[in-house]
Amino acid sequence: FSQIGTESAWRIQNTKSIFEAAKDRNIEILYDDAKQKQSNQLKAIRSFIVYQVDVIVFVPIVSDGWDNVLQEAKDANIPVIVIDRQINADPSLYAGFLGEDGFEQGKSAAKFLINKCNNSPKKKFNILELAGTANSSIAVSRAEGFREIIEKDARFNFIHSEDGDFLRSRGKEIMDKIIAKNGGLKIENNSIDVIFSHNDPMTLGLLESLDEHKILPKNTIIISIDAEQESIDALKEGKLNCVVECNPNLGPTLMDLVQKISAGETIPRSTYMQETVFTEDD
Ligand code: GYE
Repeated sequence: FSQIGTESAWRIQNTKSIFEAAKDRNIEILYDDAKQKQSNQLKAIRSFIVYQVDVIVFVPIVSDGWDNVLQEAKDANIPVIVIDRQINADPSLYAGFLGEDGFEQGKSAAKFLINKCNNSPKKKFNILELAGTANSSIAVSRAEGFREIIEKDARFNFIHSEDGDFLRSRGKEIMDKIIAKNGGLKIENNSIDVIFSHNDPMTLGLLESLDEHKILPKNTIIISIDAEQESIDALKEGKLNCVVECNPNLGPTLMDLVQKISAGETIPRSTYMQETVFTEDD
């Protein structure tokens, strides 16, 4: 199992869920933490091939650049399951995908926003977007799902979008910079009416920055994705308006797939997790 790192509570729970499910079924895991580097993942997967493991599972940090190593696994007759994030590669090179639907998550965020704005006297809304890791399928699909709905509505305008790499430190840094440059929660005299953040750590970093600058974002709608505890607590305290759930508990379903593959069965091309949306109205 090649994991990308420990960048979020989501990621830590994801790893935990996989280890617990494996233990329940007496499945042994050879583990590598890639510390946010694709090159480390490639090395780890190659070492799993040398060890002749039964199944390789990995979370692709970015979408591209996997063809060669997947071909090597295929040549060694080791099936590969891609989890959490998707890849751009010939589907015959891996057995299947298990994860979450980022496109739906982006759409859910946008639907909440439209509903909320329908009850507002305001006619124009400027959006700040904190985006996840560039070239990761999950950041791309969340951005696309959100835009699919928002771009049909002339009330909305993106005033700034920045790559925060899914990190809390980056969320804080981006907000600190905006405040320093523009003297508040605005961009060149345009109010920031909506913040759409691709994950909770970036959102929490941003809230930390606002807090330090004693800015109360009362008139800004803030939407996040993941639903880690700290962010649900912030939602309860009225600091956020909506948190779209992203389910990290892939372990049990993953082990079902691993056991099927080991028994020589084929698995579905894609398996998606069940997810919900938590809002200020709940
Ligand atoms: O939203 C974020 C994490 O790929 C779904 O990566 C995952 C994302 C998750 O670090 O918090």
